[in-house]
Amino acid sequence: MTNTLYDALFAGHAQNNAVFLTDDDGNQIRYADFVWRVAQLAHALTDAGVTPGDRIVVQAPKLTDTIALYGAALQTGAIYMPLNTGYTHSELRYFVEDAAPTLVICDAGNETDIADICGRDCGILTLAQDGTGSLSTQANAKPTTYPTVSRGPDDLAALLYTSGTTGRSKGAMMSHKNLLSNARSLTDLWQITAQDRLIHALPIFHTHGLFVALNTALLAGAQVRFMATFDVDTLITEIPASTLLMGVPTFYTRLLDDQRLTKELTQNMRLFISGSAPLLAETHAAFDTRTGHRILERYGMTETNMITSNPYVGDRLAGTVGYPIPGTEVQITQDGTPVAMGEVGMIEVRGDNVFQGYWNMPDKTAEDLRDSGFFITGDLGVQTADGRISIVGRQKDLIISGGYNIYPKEIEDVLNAVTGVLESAVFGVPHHDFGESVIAAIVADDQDVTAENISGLIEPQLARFKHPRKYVFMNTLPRNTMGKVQKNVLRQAFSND
Ligand code: MLC
Ligand code: AMP
Repeated sequence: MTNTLYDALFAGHAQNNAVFLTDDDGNQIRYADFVWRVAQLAHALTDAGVTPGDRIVVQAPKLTDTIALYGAALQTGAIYMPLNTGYTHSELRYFVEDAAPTLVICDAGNETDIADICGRDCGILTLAQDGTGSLSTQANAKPTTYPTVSRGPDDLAALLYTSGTTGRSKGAMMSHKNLLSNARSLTDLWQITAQDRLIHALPIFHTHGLFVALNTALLAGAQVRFMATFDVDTLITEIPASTLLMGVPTFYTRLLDDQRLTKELTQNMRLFISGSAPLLAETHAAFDTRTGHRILERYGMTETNMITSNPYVGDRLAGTVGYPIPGTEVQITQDGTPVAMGEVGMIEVRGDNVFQGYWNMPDKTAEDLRDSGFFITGDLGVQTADGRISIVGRQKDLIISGGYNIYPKEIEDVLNAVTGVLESAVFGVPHHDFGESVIAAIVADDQDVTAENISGLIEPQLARFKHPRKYVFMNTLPRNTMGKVQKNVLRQAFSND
């Protein structure tokens, strides 16, 4: 039986006695033991009724068992669907109803919420922060081998929800081939090997922490120092014994804010990688000056995995995201037609890394994914004659805060539903720590509509990271002659707040 992604990432380690992962308590798990654990969990999933093609929703803490669940989902031929642990009940309801999973794995504290959402339509197993719960009780007694279900390159491996400009999140369908091709390209490009020790401080419910970091580590047989949350003190302690860090720009600005970050501290590090949000040229330069390391910036998206990367050998230029990664084609277009070299246009991407479409959304898929195979990213870029790409803006109305995407439309829909709010405009302003931070401009017809009232009302509806950090009350919103709200005017007016 072959199973494209499981075979490449997990099966090959069945006899590998090297350490795979070390957690915050110093517990280590060897690769071979990890593969056993994956098999035990695969049995637990099967016993819970999971069959090939079923969706398994995982909203669980960052634990070894959570990654093992990803392997177990693949081994059973199911589709892994991770969710941000910060989502509220109403956000969860949307995802669960849309994806119609067979099984949800969640923290025991959320069990009642999930049961309320899916009733008898799905099973629930729990996985608590300390690793206990019905999932491990079920799995612990199971055999350590599992008859791997056959899956081919075009079968779905994962469903990752990503917010959208329409306010509705979309499930990006990722096939085995999409994930494996990208993991192979990145592992080669960044020269990741079994000698590497990766500091993993990202969440594992997004492309960056799950696929970019873990798929490449698993493919190479690298060691992983698995941090439950990002924390500068731990990072500073771990850097001397490690070789690789993947992070969002906030990781690097926070490291730079700490005087313990020096050349000596980082002398064993081989590579610092940044992505998910723009890395400021000044951060790039300051990091180089302080440590002698030039951060390698790459660019990607949930729907496409990684698209471009600065070179491992060669110039890692600040303010550029490098070249299309091998196997990936990029074109810059205006109205669908490629522009001349050096002109700004829409970044479009094609290759084995590009997703299969949006779950249950054929119209949206047809809008964003051309018949030619090119996916329209919504990012604006420019390419030099030697192929190097820089991102110069976004056509989509999106705020990226600390690497999390926040779509203003989603927040505005919630704000506009508050009694007394006539209209709202949500926009991002520069922020030292998060890159951008969220402000909401509100037009209200009621004196009782205050920032406190609004934030209390939106609390049960939106995950905390999406909450506006500031509300400004206006008599009218600035609009252009077409009646469109001028968010650039708002951004300018409130940039120093
Ligand atoms: C946390 N908070 C945020 C936030 N992170 N607010 C806005 N933006 C963020 N990114 C809020 C919390 O809700 C909380 O608010 C308060 O900050 C403290 O929470 P915390 O958990 O202690 O925060 P912290 O540990 O400091 O987290 C910061 C961070 C984290 C940068 C470590 O945001 C993070 O891990 N970001 C990475 C996101 C990521 O993986 N993106 C990749 C997407 S994939 P309150 O109000 O409750 O006090 C992708 C494709 C690609 O984009 O190319 O990779
Ligand atoms: P997501 O939808 O969460 O996968 O986020 C993808 C978006 O993050 C992209 O469309 C870009 O707008 C942004 N992004 C990712 N990497 C970079 C980068 N290196 N520089 C600028 N923007 C980036």
